[in-house]
Amino acid sequence: MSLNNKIACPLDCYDACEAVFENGKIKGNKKHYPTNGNMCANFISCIKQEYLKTPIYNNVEITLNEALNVLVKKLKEVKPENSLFYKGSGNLGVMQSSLKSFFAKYGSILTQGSLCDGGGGKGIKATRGEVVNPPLEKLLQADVIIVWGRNFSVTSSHMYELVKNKTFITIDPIKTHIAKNSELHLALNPKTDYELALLLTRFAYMQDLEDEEFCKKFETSEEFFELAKSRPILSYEEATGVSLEDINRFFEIIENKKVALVLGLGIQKYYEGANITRCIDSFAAFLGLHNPLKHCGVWYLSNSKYGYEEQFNSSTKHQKIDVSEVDFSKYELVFIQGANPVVSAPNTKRVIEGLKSSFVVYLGININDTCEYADLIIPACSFLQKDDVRLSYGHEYKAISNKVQEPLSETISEYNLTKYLFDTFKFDGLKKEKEILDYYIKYQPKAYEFEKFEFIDDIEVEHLYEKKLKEQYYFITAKKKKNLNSSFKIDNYLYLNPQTGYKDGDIVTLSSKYGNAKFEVKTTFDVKENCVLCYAGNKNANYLTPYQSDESSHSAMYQEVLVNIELS
Ligand SMILES: Nc1nc2c(c(=O)[nH]1)N[C@H]1C(S)=C(S)[C@@H](COP(=O)(O)OP(=O)(O)OC[C@H]3O[C@@H](n4cnc5c(=O)[nH]c(N)nc54)[C@H](O)[C@@H]3O)O[C@H]1N2
Ligand SMILES: Nc1nc2c(c(=O)[nH]1)N[C@H]1C(S)=C(S)[C@@H](COP(=O)(O)OP(=O)(O)OC[C@H]3O[C@@H](n4cnc5c(=O)[nH]c(N)nc54)[C@H](O)[C@@H]3O)O[C@H]1N2
Ligand code: SF4
Ligand SMILES: [Mo]
Repeated sequence: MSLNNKIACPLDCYDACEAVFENGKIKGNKKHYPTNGNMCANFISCIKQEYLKTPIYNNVEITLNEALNVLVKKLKEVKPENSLFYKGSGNLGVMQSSLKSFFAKYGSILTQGSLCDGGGGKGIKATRGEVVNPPLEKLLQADVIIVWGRNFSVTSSHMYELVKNKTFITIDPIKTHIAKNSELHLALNPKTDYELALLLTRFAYMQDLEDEEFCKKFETSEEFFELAKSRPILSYEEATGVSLEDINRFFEIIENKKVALVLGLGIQKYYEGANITRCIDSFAAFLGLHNPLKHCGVWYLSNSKYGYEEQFNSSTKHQKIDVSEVDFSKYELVFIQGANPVVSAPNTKRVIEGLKSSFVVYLGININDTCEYADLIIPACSFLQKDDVRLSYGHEYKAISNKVQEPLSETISEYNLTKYLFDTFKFDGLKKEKEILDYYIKYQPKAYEFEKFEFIDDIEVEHLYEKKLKEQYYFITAKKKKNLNSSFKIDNYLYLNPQTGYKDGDIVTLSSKYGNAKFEVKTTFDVKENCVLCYAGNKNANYLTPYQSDESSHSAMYQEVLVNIELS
């Protein structure tokens, strides 16, 4: 066991906090800058949750050795191309990627794209080459932070804590905590963000706020400005639901101020998510937000592995399948690691039917909803029982996680399972655990400075507001404070504005063209009248969502859907 007592929060979250383990107690590490000694409710729930101790096969407890034998036998029986490897983001340590290298070599079908940030990432890559955030100190230098489609104080509470006294502008259909604490809240209609970005660009031009130096350097801004001019201002106002008065207020607030723009998933949960994001990034560039001499940059979910060399070889000869479109029924063997597709993947009904008709192996730390359909459950040991490194998609600080407890006898770490399978199948090419960990601990990638910026010059978006019938609602699904995706304190309510006429406690059926489900209503003025809100982890939310991929990033688009409500 390690003498070093640092551990990292393994959860899928921007902050990547570090803690220290002392005399059986865990405290936030004061020396880890973004953590600053604080721990959140989700990390505490993660420590306290009930961990799996024994493998289960056909609902009967067995030993780890027996479980590994069942797995190996099955892997030898099936044709590799009839098997699927499906990895979620339950633990974001770098060592979690080891198993994929085995399944790639074995010949399983792998997934591509994302259930999370794929569209936005693709859009930012198209404008600036890489999805990398500026250094955290730049955010601290900002006078005004524009929070656009991100629930900043909830989903990255430690980053928020560092800047909470600044002036905020929030752009979000929901009146989030940060919206309530903002100087200005633009409660736009869902999926009208690119139109808002174009409207803001026109106003920026009229007020002479264009960063001419930046735009000249990259030469492509003129077509972007032409795009912004292509529609009458009033039609933008109507589409977005944002008044011109509020647009003027926006520019009053940022005038002569250093501005940072913090983007989140909300802007890109749609078919054209990549281009919508690219449009917002182009507006930011027009205003000079990317120019470090004037402003403080644009943040998103960055590529946390930018600058590092991949330590596991997961190249495959097979065509990958979009994670948003996976049809589990197509495979004889499905191996699921650190994911809960029954709740988190699009279209729950299709997921469950698919899982029922294949042999499912689940590797995880506890019993989740997906385990009900698993034939074999293998317990992974807890994050306290394995060495790892957490890189952050929010900022540039990494967190180290040392093994501070011995693993339970019938559990196994992801790396040790990978090694066991490499050895059993006589594969070579897996690096030693220590070598990989040392690499991630010691290597410091250079900060990213982009050399190109390509403004978007054309965009076509199918507007949800054009398809929406009067009696239909936009479907919003976002994160909540005390649960982390499908783990911990789950909230299964459907949130509606009281002006809809529905009351607390009403039981309603929500239906979309993909499916339907029942919900209990809770009313709140925080939700716009034309929207409904279900939090991530809501067990019924994904009965409504599309299992198709977005336009260009092979990724899910949870909000590309309209719903009807009926009182049950
Ligand atoms: N407490 C907690 N923290 C988390 C997580 C968690 O489950 N719980 N999950 C983690 C994960 S996996 C991720 S990916 C991140 C994501 O964190 P965020 O990037 O903050 O993403 P979301 O909470 O999904 O959505 C952000 C906001 O977008 C708004 N939104 C929805 N539709 C639109 C729209 O059309 N336009 C605009 N402008 N806004 C819109 C929503 O109302 C919401 O407030 O958070 C991480 N952190
Ligand atoms: N309706 C709706 N659906 C969504 C979203 C939404 O906002 N709304 N958000 C989407 C987003 S952003 C994301 S990232 C995805 C997340 O979707 P998934 O990646 O499926 O994440 P979870 O549902 O949290 O399931 C993760 C599982 O990993 C397990 N786990 C935790 N630690 C470990 C470990 O050390 N080893 C192993 N092997 N397993 C571990 C946990 O017990 C948990 O059951 O969901 C997406 N789905
Ligand atoms: S804020 Fe995020 S990274 Fe930090 S302890 Fe909480 S869940 Fe973990
Ligand atoms: Mo995510």
